[in-house]
Amino acid sequence: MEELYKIYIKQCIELAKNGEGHVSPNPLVGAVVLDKNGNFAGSGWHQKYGEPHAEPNAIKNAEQNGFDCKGGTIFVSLEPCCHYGKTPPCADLIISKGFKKVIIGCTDPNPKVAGKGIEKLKAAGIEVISGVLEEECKTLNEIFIKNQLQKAPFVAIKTATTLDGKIATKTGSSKWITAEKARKQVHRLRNKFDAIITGSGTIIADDPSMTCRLTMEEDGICGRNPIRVIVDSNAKTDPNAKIFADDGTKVILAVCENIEDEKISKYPPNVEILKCSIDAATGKLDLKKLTAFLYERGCCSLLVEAGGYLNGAFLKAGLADKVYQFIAPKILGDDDAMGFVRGFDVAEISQGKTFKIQSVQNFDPDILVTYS
Ligand code: AOF
Ligand code: ZN
Repeated sequence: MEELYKIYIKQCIELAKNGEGHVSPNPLVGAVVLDKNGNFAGSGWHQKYGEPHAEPNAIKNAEQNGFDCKGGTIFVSLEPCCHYGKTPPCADLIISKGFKKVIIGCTDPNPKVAGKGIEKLKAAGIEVISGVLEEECKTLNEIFIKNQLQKAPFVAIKTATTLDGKIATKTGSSKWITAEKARKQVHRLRNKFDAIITGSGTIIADDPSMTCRLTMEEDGICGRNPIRVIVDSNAKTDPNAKIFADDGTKVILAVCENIEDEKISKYPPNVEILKCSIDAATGKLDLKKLTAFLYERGCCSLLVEAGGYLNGAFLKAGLADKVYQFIAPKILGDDDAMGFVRGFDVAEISQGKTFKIQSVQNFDPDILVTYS
């Protein structure tokens, strides 16, 4: 029986991922309905922020398929809500439909729910089993969980390195380290995150557009561009850089607060200039304040796609929750080639930042190692 629960919760996780790029600041949630005889009746996911949750969508789908939910089971990757937000409580709907059993992946960290959804279902006489594939369900919503518990954005560093950890040669040549499949996956990541953070050095070296170029025809999903943020203390970035192209997505240039006005007047009107304070400890732009500001502006998740120094600064500030490292089977083996983390000077192995390997995926001929 337990194996069967895992199969359906796994299905809920996969359904939930269809909401990537559309549900922030809400969690990704999927649900599957079985009728009273254990037949698959329907499924659904939370598709868009402000719209119905996974459970009503799955129940509607089951009913459209001609099934009755009475006496049935509903699987859901996150605890059903019990509060009125933009939509009514899912727990009430589950009770009113006469479900006998609810199988849950993990509890909802939102203090308005946090176990109260489960209590409500149990109080109505429904059998509730929680914690099926709990770790996978928590990973699915690592962004939402960090946001709810710490009121801060989830920050991930993405990098593409050679197998000796380099992102460019000593001359700055970096195109291309990884191949087509890995680079496509970067676009999928961009679709998942609310904002991308990069540095002026990366813009000057590579002139990237940092957009999400996925199409329905080729990739099965229509990508959307995240907000782009450039950390550029002294406003060195060329105003004609591709990243400033006005494609309707916000571009923020984060500069130091003492910047002279003439240095920032050269940027096009679609670029928002954000004056940031300087961190007394590092003498550099205060990344903690920048990320806190972006969170207030609705950026729940930030993907850092930058060079070694900015990556190092995020790590040093203790801001990186995760690292996506695409590794190409190439060696540069050059003392002056640039590493993906710089300025994170430690003398002892014990002082190094340690991560846990979360997954290793193949994007032939490269791999993606995810650390958290
Ligand atoms: C569920 N199923 O599919 C989701 C849930 O403003 P609302 O009504 O959309 O509520 C948002 C909150 O509901 C969100 O913070 C989280 O606690 C929960 N999300 N709950 O039962 C779902 N997306
Ligand atoms: Zn709900």
